[in-house]
Amino acid sequence: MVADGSGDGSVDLGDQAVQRGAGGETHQVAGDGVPVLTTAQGVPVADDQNTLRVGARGPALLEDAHFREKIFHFDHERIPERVVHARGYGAHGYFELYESLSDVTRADLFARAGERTEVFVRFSTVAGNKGSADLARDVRGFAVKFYTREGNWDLVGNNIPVFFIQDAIKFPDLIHAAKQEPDRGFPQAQTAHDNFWDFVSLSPESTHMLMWIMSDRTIPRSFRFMEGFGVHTFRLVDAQGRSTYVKFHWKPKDGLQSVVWNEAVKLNGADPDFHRRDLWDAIESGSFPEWELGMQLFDDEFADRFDFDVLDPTKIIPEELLPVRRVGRLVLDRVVDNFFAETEQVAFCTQNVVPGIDFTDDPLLQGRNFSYLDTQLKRLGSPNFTQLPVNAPRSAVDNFQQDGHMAYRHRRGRANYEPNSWGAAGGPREDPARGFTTFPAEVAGPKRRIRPESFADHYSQARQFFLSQTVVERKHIADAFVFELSKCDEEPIRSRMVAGLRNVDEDLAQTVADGLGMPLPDALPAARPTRTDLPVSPALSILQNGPTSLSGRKLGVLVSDGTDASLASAVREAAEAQGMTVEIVAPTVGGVSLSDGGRLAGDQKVDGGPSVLYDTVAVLASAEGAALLAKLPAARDFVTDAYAHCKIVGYVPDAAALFDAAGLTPLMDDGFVALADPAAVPAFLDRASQLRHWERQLQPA
Ligand code: HDD
Repeated sequence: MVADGSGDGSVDLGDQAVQRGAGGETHQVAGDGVPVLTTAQGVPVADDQNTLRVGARGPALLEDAHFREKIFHFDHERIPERVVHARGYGAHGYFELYESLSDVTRADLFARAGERTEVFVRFSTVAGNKGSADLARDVRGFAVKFYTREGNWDLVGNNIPVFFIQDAIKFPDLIHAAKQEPDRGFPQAQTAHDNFWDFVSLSPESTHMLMWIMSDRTIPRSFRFMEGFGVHTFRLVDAQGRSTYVKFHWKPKDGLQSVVWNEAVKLNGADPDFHRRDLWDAIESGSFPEWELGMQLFDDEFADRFDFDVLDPTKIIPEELLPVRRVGRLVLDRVVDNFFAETEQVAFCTQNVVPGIDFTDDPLLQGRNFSYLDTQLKRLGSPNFTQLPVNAPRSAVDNFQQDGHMAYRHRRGRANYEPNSWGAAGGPREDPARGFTTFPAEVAGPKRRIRPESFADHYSQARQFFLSQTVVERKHIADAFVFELSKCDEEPIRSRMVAGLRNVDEDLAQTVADGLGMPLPDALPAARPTRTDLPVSPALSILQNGPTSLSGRKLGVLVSDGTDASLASAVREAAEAQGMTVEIVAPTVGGVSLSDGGRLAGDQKVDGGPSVLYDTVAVLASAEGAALLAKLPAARDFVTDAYAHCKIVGYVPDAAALFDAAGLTPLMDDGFVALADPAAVPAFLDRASQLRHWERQLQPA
């Protein structure tokens, strides 16, 4: 290792210097200051363009150590992708506590108001492979690693508060059924196929989750606008050893928002990286995504009187019944330096809890606690994955674990066991006062493979969820069932699924049966009758918990030569003042000439900037420009899609030729806002803050 003797990060070694980079890494530097390419052994490389060969035309020589090392390393670049949640995107940030929670937990990260704990968060889809598209209809993973002063706590949740199955032993079946079918290797990243619907229609316990995944929760506008949930009931334990049950929630600061299905389908083509790009752009522009951590806290007495078993992961506790206490905020403020090193190699384990947080007997959680550690060994190849920077605790690690592949951290000295009699030199000792202790829950009973009776109601909360949605959201759920089941070739599967829906809601079952063009089958026998007395829960609806401002949203402005300069700048300034990002969509990316002779650069060529990329659009073309845009299919799609996706459209009357060509002129409704001059901009943005003009979907076909 070369010592840093200069004070400016460089060391002179004759005509070769060594410099330290931003990440602390060292470079050999040539006379011109450019880092020198080296082999993995640190040997400077003279020629990286040609293999060593005999004469000018070969043959190549085995002696070429640089070539062999380079190709060898390349051949081993890939590691197994995650068996589920393969496609994901991560970022760094912090959690800041609002108030001390020492009344309910001794967890150090919840002890002091205002204190920040470093975090790494990875969002993901579940079923698709690593290279699949972001807008697949799928559950989103929401995994948070808290690097606390007493070790790492991993809260490995989803954007949906319930799960498909009640017992971890069914997880391989669920995932096999959801992912591509084994003989043909497709379909990828979607549940719209026979195997999935076969399995879930035979597993009534999945019905509640099916309602969630057929809702727009599974096509979020971005990670920033979705909720997260710990799903299971966990325990908090205070300094006196008292236990409080807890369900964890993440509430996005800017409200909930999803896209519509047709938009998702098009987004997957227009930008398969839509969600990861959104997260990257938001953080890089300083608009840091933020969520509040919420807790539903309750005791045994509440658990006993609650309608359902709190250990059943297919059930929620409605927020209206047990309010969510907001205890702190999560802010993501730093993108990764390297996708592989951090996002790929981060290893979450549900078993990672810290003193003051503990498990319950939820059988799904108990099974997960085995699976995650096991899978990390397979994926990362060594029990030393905990030593990778993204996984390493920020608190000191001191134990007698040693060796193994890629061991990097090691103890000094002779003692590698305990108890030992080497005194202070003998290494770490247990600390009964500070150490993690399991809550001493009483358990008794015969060993049996059995589902509890208290897990037997599979339909009541599914119905409650459905009835808690707005009319538009119910329509989306029915449409999603029809779409997915239409992709099932086997009629008995479609029929069994609709038979199950009759236990949720008769109207829903009838609508789906009509959409599939089939008679309504008899209802599936149910282990428990569906309860019809559960009150609706507005907290379950996306549209009733939407944004209260335009912050974080995107405006796409379609322009042409001759666009009114003062209007274009008024729209941009006003939108940016409200926290929106503005992109200019132009016939060429080189931009357009404005009415005042100035240039306006394009962010997107209209073919690559369809309106699905934006929350709201404005068409500011000149009359002549609109006539030219009217001839471009991509420009016509820009406005017809914006209309079909119920977006608010700002427009200048001069752009009439484009709307005419797109067939929209007779359809221009309250969702179209005229921008005759800059004075109209505030009214446009005010309307845009409602994001969608849903009435378009409610008109009879
Ligand atoms: Fe899981 C990954 C969330 C049930 C087994 N799971 C994984 C990830 C998330 C979840 C967010 C991605 C972590 C990352 O970004 O690296 N999983 C859940 C939730 C569940 C759930 C919220 C139900 C409440 N999972 C579940 C069960 C099992 C697993 C029942 C097995 C018995 N999950 C895994 C796994 C994965 C995983 C195989 C694959 C990659 C990984 O762990 O690191 O172990």
